[in-house]
Amino acid sequence: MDETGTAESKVLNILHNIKEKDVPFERVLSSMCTMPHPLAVKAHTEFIETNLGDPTVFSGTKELEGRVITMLGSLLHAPNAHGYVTAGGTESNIQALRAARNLSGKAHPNVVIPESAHFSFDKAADVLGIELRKASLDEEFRVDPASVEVLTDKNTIALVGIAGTTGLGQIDPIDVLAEIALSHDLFLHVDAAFGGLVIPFLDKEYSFDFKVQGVSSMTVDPHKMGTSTIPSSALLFRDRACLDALTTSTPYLASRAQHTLAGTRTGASIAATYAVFKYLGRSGYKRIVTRCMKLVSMIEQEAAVMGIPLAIQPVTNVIALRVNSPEEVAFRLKERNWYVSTIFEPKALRLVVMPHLTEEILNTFLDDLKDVLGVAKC
Ligand code: 0PR
Repeated sequence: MDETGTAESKVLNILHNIKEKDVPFERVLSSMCTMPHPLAVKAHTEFIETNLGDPTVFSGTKELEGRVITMLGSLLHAPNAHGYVTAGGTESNIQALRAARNLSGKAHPNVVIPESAHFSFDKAADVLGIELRKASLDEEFRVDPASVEVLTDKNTIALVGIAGTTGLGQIDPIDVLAEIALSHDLFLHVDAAFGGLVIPFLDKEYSFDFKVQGVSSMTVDPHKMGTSTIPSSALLFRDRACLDALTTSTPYLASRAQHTLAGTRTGASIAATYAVFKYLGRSGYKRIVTRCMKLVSMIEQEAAVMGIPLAIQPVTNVIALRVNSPEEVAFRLKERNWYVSTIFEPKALRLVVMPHLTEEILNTFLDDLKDVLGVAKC
């Protein structure tokens, strides 16, 4: 820090110049986040000083958090869900497994997750002292229930299913996992960080949420397809006892207990999430998801014309193109200022079609992709 301050205009200028180094979203096809909705930004700014580490002081903001949880709960078929807004899918997944561990009382707990699970579960296992067992996938890259069953034993405390996998946007057979969970009296967590605000708005129906008896908890992230501001994820439990299993007493605060992992935590993104949910409603999200899925179809058609096979038929707004050397293709696209990601199993170029993308952007991208792949333009 300098000894004396700097003029506001100069500070803003520095910030502006530094931000130029970030990639604008128009060039990003690798992100599960997007430009926040303008109303979310307004609401975020309005609540910028709020701290839900002290809900007695910020009781209005606390009420908003309750409304967000109820809105998400009713969307996901548990209108009486218990939970709170976390800093992200990672925190939600850690806390879900922490609740399962605390409730189990087992000394050497293990959790069975799909091989396709996000790396936040590796962090959760490390933090919580839980053994992770990774179940194999079927040919459509959904978890194979037979593999889950084999890995389950007397020390298993929870199963995890993914609704909208990070790599392919695939949806695990949550209803089958729920049957296994119920038959062994196990906790079942559904990581719908990405899919939670996509799947309810698809034309095809999936059994993936609390409608399925046996689902104990869910992660769903408004800062991904919810177009809210970061940090905004929600952890939802069917039963109050799960939230209670996370309680820490806070003797010197006016509110005597916390179930959150964070202490000080912003209410700004909660206000943003409430605002965008209220403003868009289910029909607004249906429009967003339908538009993204149309763009996915457009890429799919172009891929067919180019003769590029897909890893799977897209289920959500993620599309993976099987090219020979994805890393090389991604590198050459980056030279043209396009940001895509690659996956290893299956080997593919992964495109996440988020709301910031348009037909025009994607057409330009596809032209560059054709060039990079040496495919003749038609
Ligand atoms: N669960 C699933 C299924 C996820 O896809 C992710 C993140 C998480 C949990 C963890 O969520 P947080 O990152 O909110 O803690 N998925 C994205 C990914 O790894 C995160 C991301 C978003 C990465 C935007 C890059 C980016 O530009 O791809």
